[in-house]
Amino acid sequence: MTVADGVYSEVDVVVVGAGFAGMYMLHRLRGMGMTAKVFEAGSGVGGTWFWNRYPGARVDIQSLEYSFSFDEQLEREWRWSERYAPQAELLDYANHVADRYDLRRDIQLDTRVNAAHFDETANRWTVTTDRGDTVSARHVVMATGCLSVPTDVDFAGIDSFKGTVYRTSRWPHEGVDFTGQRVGIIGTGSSAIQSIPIIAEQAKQLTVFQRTPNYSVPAHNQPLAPELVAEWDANRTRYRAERRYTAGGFWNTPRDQLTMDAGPDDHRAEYEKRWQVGGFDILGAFADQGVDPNANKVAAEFAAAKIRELVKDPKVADLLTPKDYPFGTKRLCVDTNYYATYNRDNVSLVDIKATPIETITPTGIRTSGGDYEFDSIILATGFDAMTGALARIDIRGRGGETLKSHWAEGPRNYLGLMVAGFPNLYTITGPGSPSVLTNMIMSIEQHVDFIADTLAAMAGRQQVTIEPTAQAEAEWTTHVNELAAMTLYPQANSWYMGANVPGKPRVFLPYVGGLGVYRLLCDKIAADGYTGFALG
Ligand code: N01
Repeated sequence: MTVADGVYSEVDVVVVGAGFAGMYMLHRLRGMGMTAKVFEAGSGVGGTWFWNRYPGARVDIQSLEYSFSFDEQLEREWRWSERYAPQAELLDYANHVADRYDLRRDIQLDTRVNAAHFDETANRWTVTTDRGDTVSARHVVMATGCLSVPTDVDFAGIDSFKGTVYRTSRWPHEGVDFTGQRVGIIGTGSSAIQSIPIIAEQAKQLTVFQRTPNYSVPAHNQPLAPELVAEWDANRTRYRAERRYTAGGFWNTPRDQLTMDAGPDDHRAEYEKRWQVGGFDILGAFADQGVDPNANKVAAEFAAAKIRELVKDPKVADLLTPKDYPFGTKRLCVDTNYYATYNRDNVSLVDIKATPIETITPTGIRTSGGDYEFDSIILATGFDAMTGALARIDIRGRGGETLKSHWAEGPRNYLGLMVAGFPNLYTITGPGSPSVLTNMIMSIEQHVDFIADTLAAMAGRQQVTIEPTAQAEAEWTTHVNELAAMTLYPQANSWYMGANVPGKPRVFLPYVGGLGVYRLLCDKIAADGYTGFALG
C-alpha cells in the first residue's frame, strides 16, 4: 500500500460518524481492548443534534427514553428538563457522553470519510478521508445516520437571492433572529412543523410553501414533573427491559382491537384520548389502522376533524389536510401549536402543488400564481434518508464491487446490518433494520451490542472475517419488502420509500417487523453460531 499525503495508521476498527451510534460503538470497542478511530464530518459530536439547530428542534420520543440505557450510573446522573428534550439539551447530553467516557481522544472531527476499500489479500479495509488520512482497519462501522444528508434541492435562481437562504439541517450555530423580517419557508415535514410556530412569533410575515400536507399530532410538551422522574427512576430497569422487546422501543399502548369491531363513538373516544396524551401513541389506537384502508380512514377522518377544529379559515384547514396517502404512512409529525399558528395574521400558506415554485428571484419566490418578497428563505426540504450517507462514500468490497452498484435497485443486505461481498462492514441502523420506526437510541444500542458481541465471538475463535451469504441477504431483503407490502406504508410518497429523491429506487427502507422481534431474531442467529453469515 502506498501512503500518499496522509498519515497512515492501523487500527482494529474505523467508525464513521460520532453521533450516538459512533460514540457508543467506540465505547464498546474500547471496553473490549480493541483499537478504534472515529471520523466525524462535523466540528463536534452529536450527529443529528449537532446539525439540526433550527428553532423548535426537539426529539419526538420522550426524553427519559431517548437516552442511553447501557450504564445505570449515566442514567442516574443525567437529568432532562422537558418531556421532549430540545436540541441544545440533546447536544449537551452527547457532549457529556463524550467527556464522561473520555471518547474524544479517538474522535477526529472536521473529517469526512471519502472511501473505504476492502483488500482481499490482507482482509483489511483501507479508509481515506478528505483530510488526507489513510487508515487500515480490520473492520469498518458505518455510524453515518439515517437522516444526515440533506436532499439536493435545486431551485432555479437560488443563487440570485439577495437575502439569506437557510437550511433547517445546517442551521447557523449562533442562531437567527427573524424579528421584523419577511420569511418564506419551503416544506412542511417535521423540521418545518417544529420551526414554523417559533419563527411565526418572531417574523413580521411568514409564508409557508406547502407541496404535500403532513399529519401532525400535539406533543403536549411540558417541564418534566419531579414525580414522573422519580417514578421513572424507581422503575427504570424494568421499563428499559420491557421496551427492548416492544415494536418501537418506547412507551406506547398498542391495542388488539380492530377498528370495525368498534363503533364511531368508540373510535372518537379512543383517538381523542390518544390525541390528549400526545405523540406517537395515536398510532396504536386500533390494531388494523396501519394495514386496513378502511380502518385507516377512521384515523384520517379524526385527524382531519382536528385540523378543522384548530384552524379557523376553512380553506386553510382544507389545504392542511392530507388527502392522498393513509394516516401514519409518512412519518407522523409531533408539534407544538402548529395548526393554531395558521390563525395568526402574519402567517399565510401557499399551495405549491396548485401553483408550483418557478424560480427564486433576487427578492423572493416566484410561483405560477405570483411573486412573494422575502428577507430570508428557509429550506426545510428533507434528507436523502437511510442510504444517502452511504452512497456518498466510495465503498468497495470484494472484487472492487461498489456498494452503490450492489444497491442500484434498492438496498440489499442481511439484517440491515451487513452486505454480501462486503466483509467486516457494518451499517448501524441501516436500511432493512427497524431503525427510524423505533426509538433510535435503543436501536443503536442493539446494533452496537450485536456488532461488539460478534467481534468478541470472532476473536474467541480466531476468525478474522464475517459477511452474510448471498442467500441470507436475498432472503432478508425479500422478507423486509414482503412485510412492508402487507402494510399501507408503500402507498405514500415518503422518504421511507425513497420517493423524495428523484431517481432513488422506490423501496420501503426500514424493517416493519418491530425492534423486539428483530432483537430476538438477532439473538437467535448469534446463539446458533451466526446463521446466514460466512466466517473465515
Ligand atoms: O423532511 P421531510 P424533514 N419543492 O422530508 C418538501 C426526522 N425529523 O426534515 O412531501 C417543494 O419530512 C416536502 O414536500 P413533499 C423525522 O423522521 C424528526 O421535515 O415531498 N417542496 C416536505 O414537505 C422526519 O420525518 C424531527 O411533497 C419540497 C418537506 O419539503 C425526517 O426527519 C424533526 C421540495 C420535507 O419534509 C425528515 O423531516 C425533524 C421541493 N423541491 C425531522 N423538496 C423530530 O421531531 C422537498 N419538499 C424529532
